[in-house]
Amino acid sequence: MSSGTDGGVAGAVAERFRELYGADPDGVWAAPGRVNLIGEHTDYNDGFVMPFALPHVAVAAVSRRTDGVLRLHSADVEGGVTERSADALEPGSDKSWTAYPAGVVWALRAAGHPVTGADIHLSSTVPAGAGLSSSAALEVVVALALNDLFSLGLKGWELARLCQRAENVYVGAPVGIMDQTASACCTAGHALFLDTRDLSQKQIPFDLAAQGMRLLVVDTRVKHEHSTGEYGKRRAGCEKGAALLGVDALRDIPYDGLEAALERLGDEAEVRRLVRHVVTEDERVERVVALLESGETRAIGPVLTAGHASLRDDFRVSCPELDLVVETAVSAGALGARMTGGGFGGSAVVLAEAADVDAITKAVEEAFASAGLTAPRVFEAVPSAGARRLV
Ligand code: GAF
Repeated sequence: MSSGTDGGVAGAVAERFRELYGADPDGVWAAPGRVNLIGEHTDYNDGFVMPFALPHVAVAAVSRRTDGVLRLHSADVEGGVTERSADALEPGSDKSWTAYPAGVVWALRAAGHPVTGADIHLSSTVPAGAGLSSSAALEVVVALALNDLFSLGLKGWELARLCQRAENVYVGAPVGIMDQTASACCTAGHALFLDTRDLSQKQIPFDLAAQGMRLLVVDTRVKHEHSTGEYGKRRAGCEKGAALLGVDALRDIPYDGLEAALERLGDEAEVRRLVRHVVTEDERVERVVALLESGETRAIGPVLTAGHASLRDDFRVSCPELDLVVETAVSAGALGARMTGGGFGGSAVVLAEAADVDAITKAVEEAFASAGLTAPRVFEAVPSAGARRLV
């Protein structure tokens, strides 16, 4: 799908829908991918996160059906229309891209919502496999469309919870709630300060251009194997830490009680590292919010870079390519840099003065070339709108 105005994009996706299904869609919806500014691997510990929406979106043209049939098609995947019976959707049964939209239909129906079938055509500009939440965008755009077409009246955060359930149970990935909430609830010009315990939210103005700065996304174009298994292991390790410390979630450990908590974990070296990351990361999110609210935007740079060190050394979810981006960008004058998303490949974010962007980009590209790596994809991220109806 080419980028363009919302109306132009909606028209192109609706046209393809007509070719596939022989009638106009009932509507067209969009939901964005995200980057996370700070707050990584905290969302399944009831902690804090701070994502913002990208201009890249998954777009869905959808019509309601009443005969229990679900038809799915994607412009981004080879193959024709897939047809399912909504009644027959079963968790774990689908290993292809269709598990994301079908999982949303399953989750809505399992929660008692009367979704009686749909024709869906999807097209996305969110880079896949880059840690920018292309899957969450697919889930949220389908959930929003069905919410409207079946008059379900669900709020953004409720749709996010259902999409997370689709991914946890139907797809089988043990993800937290950040990506779906970011896609459903972010607003243009803001980062979303989200408490993942109760999903309370605060939109924090984040207009870097007005302050002479930029945020770059550097997609390393690598995705290391076993990332899903390693994610699950980190999550299980955090849950073990909470159980050993007698708290519901690592969120409940006070910042000034961290040292005492680590001592109590004794020789559980791995759990200690995980706990230290999560507790210090929650604190970093709150520090970034305070700095942004007091207008000290440049001062968040070192906090981002400290977050990367914690993910690399304590949580151990970085990789050589992400470390190379961060080290090179900071040496070339970036205010701060860190990996973003789950890790083991994917993307990093770099905060920089506008005047330094070209030099930093060049330094990162040269470092990748000298290391014999595929050229990274670098683009500027502007905080954009969350999920919405286009037509
Ligand atoms: C992935 C997950 F989907 C999120 O829920 C979150 O845990 C993130 O990794 C790490 O912060 O994007």
